[in-house]
This record gives sequence, structure tokens and C-alpha cells, in this order.
Amino acid sequence: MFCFQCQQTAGNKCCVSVGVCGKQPDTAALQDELVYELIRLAEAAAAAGQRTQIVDRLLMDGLFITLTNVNFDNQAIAEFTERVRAEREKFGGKPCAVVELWKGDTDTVSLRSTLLFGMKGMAAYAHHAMNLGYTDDEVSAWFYKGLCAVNRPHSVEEWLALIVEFGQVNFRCMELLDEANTGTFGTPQPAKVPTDIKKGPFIVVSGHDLGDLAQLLEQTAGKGINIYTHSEMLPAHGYPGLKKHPHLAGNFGTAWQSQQTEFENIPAPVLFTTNCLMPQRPSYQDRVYTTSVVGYAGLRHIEADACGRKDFSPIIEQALALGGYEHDHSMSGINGGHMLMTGFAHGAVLAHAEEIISLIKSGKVRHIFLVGGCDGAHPGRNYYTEFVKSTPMDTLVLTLACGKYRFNDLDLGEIGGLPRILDMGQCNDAYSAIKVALALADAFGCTVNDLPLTLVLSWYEQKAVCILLTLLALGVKNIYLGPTLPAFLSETVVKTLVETYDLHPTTNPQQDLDAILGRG
Ligand code: FS2
Ligand code: SF4
Repeated sequence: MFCFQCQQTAGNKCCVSVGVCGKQPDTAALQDELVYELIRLAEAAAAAGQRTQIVDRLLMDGLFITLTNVNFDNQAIAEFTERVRAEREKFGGKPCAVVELWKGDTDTVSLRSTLLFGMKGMAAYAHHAMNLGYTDDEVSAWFYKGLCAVNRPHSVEEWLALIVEFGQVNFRCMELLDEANTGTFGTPQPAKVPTDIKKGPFIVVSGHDLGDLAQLLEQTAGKGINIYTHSEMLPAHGYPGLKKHPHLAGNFGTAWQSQQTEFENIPAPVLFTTNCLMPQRPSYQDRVYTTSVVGYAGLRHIEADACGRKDFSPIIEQALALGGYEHDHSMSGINGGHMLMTGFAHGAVLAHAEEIISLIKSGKVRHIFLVGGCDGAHPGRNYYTEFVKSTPMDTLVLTLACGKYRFNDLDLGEIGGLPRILDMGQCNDAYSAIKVALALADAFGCTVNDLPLTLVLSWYEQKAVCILLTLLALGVKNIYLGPTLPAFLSETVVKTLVETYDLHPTTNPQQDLDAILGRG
């Protein structure tokens, strides 16, 4: 096998015998075969000059299946590949030749991988938007264009131009998902989320798909079952259309990489709507369910019907049978006993735009940091906790995605009535951060790069790749990226990014903080 698409890749080079994520060589080969079949389908559709809704969906879902920690189920992956092949055969003609993805000149492999991994991330966002009935022609069409581009030779300049174009299209895709989420569930509002568990039956919901959560909330209404979000589902509590359900009771646990210990003894089932799914311990395997593109051999999978409706009865029945805790249960051994704040997406932050602008003008807010991105098990990720703890009291910290679990239980106080840490949402809510930055730049009559704002990002999987490419395509400079640079970026590509965009690999919290605040 050859896989180097995520931050925890072996030795920060490549997983070759087995994935650090638990992916086996046969699964890696099936995922590669799926990507090749997606390329053949995109090429066949392009040759025929046709785009169809079925092909749109297959390209998005197929790419999403191969994203890190999404699908480990060989049978499900092979069956999906068969569907892609059957759809390609409808176009007639012979399957086209496909490039060997991981072979060739180092810089070419690096640039090709960057584009492919970015597209995997965008596929996730387009998938969520489509589940809520939102699509965009430019975004859907780019999957065909991008997969064909991956299959063809280009000069370095051409690859870089493709990557920048992709970053711009992904910005539209993030905007589309924002429209889908807010159009369906309303504008997020600040919310305090309990972290302890009430007595009685409950279900834990992980992943990013708000539509799945909504269906589960509807199907459990009035049944005496409480629903707890996990990891990237925490921001759901900010959406009026979701928080209106009184049994959306709180958040369970911390970031995804702690699931093997946190799920061990809970008397409740867990639903994974997307990544990050880890191999399960036998002690809780019979309580984990998957849906949509997520899969793992041996787990029960909930399929959607032709209209996208899902029947969650098996989970509901198991939750009732397990019964939950006999008494209200403190989760203080994990992170319980306190409230987590969320819901500061662009709508809520920009409602305070005047205050924030006057706080900056008066010097009460000296700097704003966006400390966000993915979490993971890498020891260097303590950087983000230490960084946030070290930020001066006259600075604000915006955050998003699961990396926030490194510090979202810290009490950093308030400035002018605003909490110093503002949780903007899931990883895709990087869109919110960009909107806020653009609005502030507009108010100050400058560019985003001239604002007292610095992005300190943590990456793990391919959604972080597409977000980074969007930020670079928008011309955002001076980003700090860690805990390591992607293994798929060659020395030449890193050099280009550093020189063109002032991209900084993270060093240590104090040194980076001093450099940002000009105290070095
Ligand atoms: Fe976190 Fe995993 Fe959110 Fe990533 S839960 S690393 O999928 O996209 O972020
Ligand atoms: Fe390794 Fe990451 Fe690929 Fe898993 S997804 S095999 S950990 S590089």
C-alpha cells in the first residue's frame, strides 16, 4: 500500500505496510481502485460532454469514501466501485488509461496529490450540502474537471494554477454548505452546552452531517431518549432548527482520537455520520452504527431510502434496551462538569461587529487569532493548548473544527462582554472565519493580510487540505501550519508556498506568539 494523505502518516512519510489509522493494505488497494474508477467515469462523462446528477453524486460520494477515517469496509467500497463502473459503461467506449497516482517525478506526485486530496475534502462539503438539497453547478462540474486534470500531465505552473482555481471553487462550496446549513436550520446563535449525561436512555451522534442529526432528533422525539453530540457535531447546538428539540441534551466526550476509551463503558449506542471513525474495541463494537459514506466491516449500517430518509429504529431500540445511566452522570473523568460555548458563526460574530471594531480601535483588542483545524493523536498537538493559554488577555481567539477540544474547556475570561474564545463551528465553518475577516478588512479599509489577525491552523485530514488551498487562493498570507507539514508536499512545493504565501511551519508556542505580536 501507499498512503500519505493525512497528518499521522507513518514517520511523516507514508503508510506502506498498514495505516496508522488502521487501514489495511487490501482496503487501501480498494480505495485506490475506486479513485481510478472515478477518474475513468469523469473522463468518460467529459468525452461525452455530459454531466448528470447521478454522476455528480457518485464522484462526490466516491471521493468522500476514500477520505481518512471514513470507510474501512472492503465490501462496501468494492460495491460502490462497481456502481461507478456500471455508470461509466453507460457512456460506451473503452475505459481510458489512468495515470499511476503515486509514481513519477516527486514534484508532480506532490502537486497531483495536493489537488486530489483537496478534492476529497471538497467532496465531503458538497455531499453535506447535497444531502440538504443544495447544489451548485460550478462546484459539481469541478469534480469532473479536477479528476480529469489529475489524470493528465501539466507543468508546475499549470498545476499551481489548477490548485488556485480549485481553492476558489472550494470557497464557493463552503459558502454553499453554509447556505445549506443556515437555510435549513437557521443562523447559529451562541449556546452553552452541558457536558454531563442525564439519567435514562441516550444516543451519541458523531461526525458532521446535520441532516442525519435532524432525522434522528425527529425519530426520537417523545421517546424518552436524549441525544448527545460528539466531536465535530458540537456546533449543532447553535442552530435554532436543531436546538428547538429539548432532547438535544448536551455534548459527550472530546475529540475523535479519544473515542476508543470514551466509548468503552457508556450504556448507549453511537452513530457515525462521517469521519472520524477509528477501529473499535470489542467492548463497544456492538454499539456503533454507521450511515452514508461511513463503513466498517461488522458494524451495523443505516441506509437511506431513495428520498434520503433513514430509519434509525435499530439504534433507538438499542438505546432503550441499554437504558442509559440510572442517575444523572458526571463526565468529570473526561471533560464533564462544565459548559462548552459554541454558535459563534459569522452571523453571531458579525452581530457584534461594531463592538469588535471599536474594541480594536480603542486598543482593548490588540490581536485576533484563529486557532483552528483538526485534532489528532500527534504529541506535538499540545502546541495548540499552550499557544491559546499563552495568548495575552487583550486578544481574542476564534476557533473551529475538532482541534478546539485542545482548549475549549479553558476559561480565558471576556473582553467587553465577549468570551475570549469564540467557537465558530465545524471545519467547514472556516467559511465563517473568512467572512468575518473580510468584513473587518472592509470596515478598516484594508486587506485581510493587513488586519491584526493571524491564522494558526492544525491539519489532519483532507478537509483541512481544501480549506488551506482556499485560504491561499484568497491570498491569505502568514498562516502558521502544524503540527507537521503534509508529507505529500515536496521540498519544492513547500518552498513555493513559503515564498509565495509566507506560510510558516509551527515552531513552539512562545516563539510563534512572539513573532506574531512583534515581540521576538
Ligand atoms: Fe476532526 Fe475528523 Fe472536522 Fe476532520 S473529526 S479531523 O474529520 O473534518 O475535523
Ligand atoms: Fe496512513 Fe493517514 Fe493513509 Fe491512514 S489515511 S493509511 S494513517 S496516511
